[in-house]
Amino acid sequence: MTRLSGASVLVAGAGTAGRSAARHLLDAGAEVTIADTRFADPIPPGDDLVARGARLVSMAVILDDDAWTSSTDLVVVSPGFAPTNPLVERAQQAGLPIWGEVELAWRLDRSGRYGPPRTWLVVTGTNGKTTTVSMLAEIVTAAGRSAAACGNIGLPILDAMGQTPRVDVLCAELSSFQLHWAPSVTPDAGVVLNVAEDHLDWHGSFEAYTAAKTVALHGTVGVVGLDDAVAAGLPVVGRRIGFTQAMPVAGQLGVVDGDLVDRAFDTSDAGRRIVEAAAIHPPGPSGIADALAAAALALAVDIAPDAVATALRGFRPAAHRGEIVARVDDVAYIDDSKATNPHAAQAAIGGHRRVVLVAGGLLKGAEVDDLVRDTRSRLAGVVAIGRDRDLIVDAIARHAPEVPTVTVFTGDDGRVIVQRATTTAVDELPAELMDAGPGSAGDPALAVMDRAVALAAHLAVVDPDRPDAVLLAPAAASLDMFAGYGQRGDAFAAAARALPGAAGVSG
Ligand code: UMA
Repeated sequence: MTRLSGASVLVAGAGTAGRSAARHLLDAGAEVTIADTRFADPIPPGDDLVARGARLVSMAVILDDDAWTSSTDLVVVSPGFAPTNPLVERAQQAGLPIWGEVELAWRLDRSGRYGPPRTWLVVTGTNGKTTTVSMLAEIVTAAGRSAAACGNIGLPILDAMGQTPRVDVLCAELSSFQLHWAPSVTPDAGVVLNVAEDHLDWHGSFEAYTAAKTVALHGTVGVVGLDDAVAAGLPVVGRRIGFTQAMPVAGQLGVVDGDLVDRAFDTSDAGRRIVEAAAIHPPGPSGIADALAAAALALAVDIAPDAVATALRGFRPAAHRGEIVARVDDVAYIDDSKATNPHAAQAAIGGHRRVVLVAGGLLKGAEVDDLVRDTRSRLAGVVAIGRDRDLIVDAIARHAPEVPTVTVFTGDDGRVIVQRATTTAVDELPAELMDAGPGSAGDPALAVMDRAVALAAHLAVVDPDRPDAVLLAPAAASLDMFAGYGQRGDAFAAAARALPGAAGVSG
């Protein structure tokens, strides 16, 4: 089924992706019904999609009666809809085609409806996607071509395709959810940065999660992160390029004597030096990996190496992704609130010689044993907050009992409580940091963060091996205490900037 004009399409989910899909389907002349569990019957009037002719129905109505399956030609699902979703299962039983919004974007782009097909550069991986895709869009722009960072980063691809002036290069961050529902996509170049356990509840297994990510490698050039055992072993359909933090061999990008070097697209023996590693932000291995991946994708579509160098030198990470928010003496206070799973937190810690870590929140079933075991030599202290703080403490007790660790939380009366979780060095913490007491502005989450940062600052000062950073890399989601990772990062930044002797840092 390719003809959308006059087709009856059920859009599952009325979030960012579903609403974007519905708008473009209406533009293409389809009859659109949108179903969402959030809709209650009767649907309140006034929705702009209704004004444009779409029908909104509650999920309960759809699930109550299968009659819709015989009058529907296509189901377009939002990324949040897992294969086990009852609506998806019904559509499958009825033999209906099921496309994600990215599959729809791909097909519309190839159909010529939005002019000549665009260049698709796809970035996926468990961590680093947003930074890589942001670097990539800046590189393409520096080369004088029109680019948009889109997809999971927040701007739906369809909306990027609809922009005026025209966007020629789609720098698409795609999640495993989006790739699962977009099996036809064959990008001009795609990368799988790394693969660690995440979203297993959605996919059902690590194998299914990994398989979804390989769609990024189905195009002309497939780039894989060689320093990640799973990504390195993935099958590539077209030309295979690898990137590594080590010395590259032919067919790879890597690092030689402090420079990022291309031995994939430049075939000379020494390869081509692109840019000095010290100029890359965020500093450290994860930033360098993201820069190598972005460079590989850009070079794959003939972007000039000079543009790669210029853009990477000027790039600064977005808020909450390894941003230095304050400094006290030699210690940087770094907001990596976006590190919402253990793998991301591990990558963040790996970028530093020694840190005091502020972590915790909702672990979503993830284990932190590997994180603690693999980073213990870098940990000068841990301050654990949030609902699952004790799971972090337990892992430290098992694998790194020498690391000074405290927990911070609020009691039933709203007062801030600090508990020693290990005996080491924590015994010397001053009374004013250990005593129960109210925090800032009566907001318990802010009070906890203020105290957590104050404790981390103290642990940083007393550690004999002077850490270079106090790092918020929670390894967990934020919704137990905050409205989102952004608000959590802002709370950390505000607390850090309020420390005695702090110098604020921006950009
Ligand atoms: N809904 C249902 N039933 C379901 C699931 C969802 O009715 O079983 C409804 C919800 O009530 C809600 C809507 O569907 O109204 C939400 O749809 P959605 O969860 O697919 O989210 P969108 O708002 O459409 O945003 C999606 C991505 N969300 C997810 O993948 C969960 C956004 O990524 C993305 O920016 C956006 O499309 C544009 O492409 C967010 C995300 O959290 C940032 N991504 C995950 C991550 O980064 O880890 C993968």
